[in-house]
Amino acid sequence: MTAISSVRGRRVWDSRGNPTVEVDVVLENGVLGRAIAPSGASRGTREAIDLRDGGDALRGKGVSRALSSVNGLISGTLQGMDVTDQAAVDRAILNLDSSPLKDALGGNATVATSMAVLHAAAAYAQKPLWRYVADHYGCTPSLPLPEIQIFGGGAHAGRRVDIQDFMIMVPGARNFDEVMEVTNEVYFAAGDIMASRGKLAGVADEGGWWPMFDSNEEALETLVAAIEKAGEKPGDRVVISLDIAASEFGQNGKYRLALEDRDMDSGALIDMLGGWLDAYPIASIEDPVGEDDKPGMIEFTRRFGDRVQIIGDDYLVTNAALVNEAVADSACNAVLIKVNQAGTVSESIDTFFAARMAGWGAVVSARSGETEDATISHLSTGLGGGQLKVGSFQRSERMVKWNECLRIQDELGAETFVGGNPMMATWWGSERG
Ligand code: 2PG
Ligand code: MG
Repeated sequence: MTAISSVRGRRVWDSRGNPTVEVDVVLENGVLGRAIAPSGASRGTREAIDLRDGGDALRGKGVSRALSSVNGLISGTLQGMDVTDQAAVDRAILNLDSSPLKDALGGNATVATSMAVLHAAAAYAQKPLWRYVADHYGCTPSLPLPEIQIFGGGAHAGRRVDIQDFMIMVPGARNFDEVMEVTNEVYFAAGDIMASRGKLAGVADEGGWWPMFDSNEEALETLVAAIEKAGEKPGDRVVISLDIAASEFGQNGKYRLALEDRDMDSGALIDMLGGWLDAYPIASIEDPVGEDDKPGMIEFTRRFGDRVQIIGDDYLVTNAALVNEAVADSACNAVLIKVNQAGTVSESIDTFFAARMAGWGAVVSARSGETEDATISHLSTGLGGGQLKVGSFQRSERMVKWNECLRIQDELGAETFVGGNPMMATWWGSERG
């Protein structure tokens, strides 16, 4: 056993310029593990609380209370514990805060600590983090299939369009490098088309273009045009992926598309999205209905679950119990894994395995507020068989995750790239493609 000798939190700043929590875990032999908490803008109501100070200073976003959790209770409890027993460390953190949303310690305090412990254990084992994760959890590592944003929307672009993420995936690529190349072409083609049509307002929170579209569907049409301008046949090597983030524009089965001045109930939203699935090469769709719309999610999955990946993000908040419940309900067929939604590494991994047991897809994901921390590139590779969503193809807090995968590729081998996901077979390489 190698004991944790100190746990220390400090305030650093994220990609939106907001304060966040960084934690250093130092072992007896001086080995260091470090991680930084990310922060979401479109947050599920059941995810771990991002503990902020409130008040006027720093727009209420100060993290001194979260830092007190790290430097007080958490530090005192973790000192002397075995760094290689991630489950015990995370249990000890949970024992300090029995509230379901971790509102006493703060999910930002717990996630940065938990991930820093994982880094320290890997450094102690003298393994790259992805290798340590694979060995520790008994997984076969492989490079993930990226999901990359081209336009931002919703809470990430001043709600200029209602739908949050317009993304591409390149399941037909032979390796991770090829995904990056194709993405570069599509991303800049999209920017050129938007600029020439007077639809480009800048760059949104996750590095995707900030659009000035007149309808949500205009985004889809422009994305198809960008894929074609990049020399690709939409639905062939490149497919579309959407995060509807429907909780952001609807509650209790009532939705409002502000851009189009349209009110709709759950059934009408599902019909509209079904029409998009027919008209565009969409292979994956996240949170198609609101987090509180269980009948809607069951209905959406019944109608479209055999032809498209349906990811629960706000709907499942990286919670294994909610995944198991959704499996029983036949709602969704994939889960988004955001470590800070759960609040600890162990709970996130439990959720990953709950999804895998059900034969579901799993997409490890960044948040809209990010940093230079690239832990998730290692997690998704180490757990294997997965997908990775980190935002767009611009801004270093995004590129650091893609670039880390390229470094991992050099160690692990390009042939381990996951590529086409069976859930995408309908569009990828099908008669529609
Ligand atoms: C999401 C994420 C990332 P946020 O909804 O999937 O796009 O956004 O971090 O704001 O919750
Ligand atoms: Mg989402």
